[in-house]
Amino acid sequence: MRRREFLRGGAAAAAFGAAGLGLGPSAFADTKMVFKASDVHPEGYPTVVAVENMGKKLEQATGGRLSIQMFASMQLGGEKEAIEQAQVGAIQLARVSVGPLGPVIDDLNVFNLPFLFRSTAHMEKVIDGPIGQELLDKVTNNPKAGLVGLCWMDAGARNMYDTKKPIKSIADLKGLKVRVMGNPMFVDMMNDLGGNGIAVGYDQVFSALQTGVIDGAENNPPSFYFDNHYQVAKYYTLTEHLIVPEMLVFSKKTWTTLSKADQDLLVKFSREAQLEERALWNKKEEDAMAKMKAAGIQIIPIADKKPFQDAVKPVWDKYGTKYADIIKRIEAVE
Ligand code: GTR
Repeated sequence: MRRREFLRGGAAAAAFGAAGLGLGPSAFADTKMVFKASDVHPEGYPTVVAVENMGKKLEQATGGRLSIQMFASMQLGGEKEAIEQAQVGAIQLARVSVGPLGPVIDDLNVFNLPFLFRSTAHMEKVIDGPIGQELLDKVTNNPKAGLVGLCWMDAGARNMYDTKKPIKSIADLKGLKVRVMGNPMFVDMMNDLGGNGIAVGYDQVFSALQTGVIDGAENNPPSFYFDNHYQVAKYYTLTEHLIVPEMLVFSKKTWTTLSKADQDLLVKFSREAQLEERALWNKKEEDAMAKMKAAGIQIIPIADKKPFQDAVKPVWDKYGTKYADIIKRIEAVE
């Protein structure tokens, strides 16, 4: 289904007719509901599979009363659109990066500081522990966001890639037009690294690379490979400058119409999805690296990341000071 038809069709309005009448949860506790889910990635991608499997569990647990319909591969647009659609209740589930969620819920921007985590293992420890839960709660309790933070998902570390030349040191970034996610922190980050940061929706990246509107972008190996960017960008440099986790959020508009028992089911199965996605992720990352090598992508290691870390200090000065306390706690996680 095309995006416009989907929105015009008012599918969600039909599924949740009772909500519009102002009836409480009990009035339609038996109503069949199909939760619409959006993901920018294709079928088979870890985040997509984990949410689809969550839907199967929901269906089973409720005798088919609750289910999830997945719209993968950006059928409903990029992540900004997914967030907005969840906010208004046109969809129920949006699996998005914390990158574009930061401008909606500022507390999350701490995770968008470059080189915050020591490793992906460090990030996983943090999202699995009390800090992870606190930030999910910050989403849910944010009065303006209109979202419920259900669970985290892994997305590994992000690396630079481009169509022009191998980036072997920070000097090679000079003058390159590099796409970043829609968040001013990343534009600043890229500019501080010497490139020209351009915020572009994920749905535009492939064609922007192809047409030369941008020279490069930055992402983890599965996104680079399975979203086909490798077909146009042949150089992939292991900068690991961002380790940004992702979140599965639910529309608060719909959430408040659900019974407590249904909400609890969603929470339970989403936590299981968090762990399932991680196992799938680890395999997918290995698979992507192997496929990139086989496709002849030049993979460039960076032995000394210090010049990159030093260069992004202005991002920390500009955005990081208000997170001083939580940063200390994150750093203390072993
Ligand atoms: C991917 C991530 C997506 C999206 C994309 C991007 O790694 O899984 O959610 O944020 O990056 O760069 O926009």
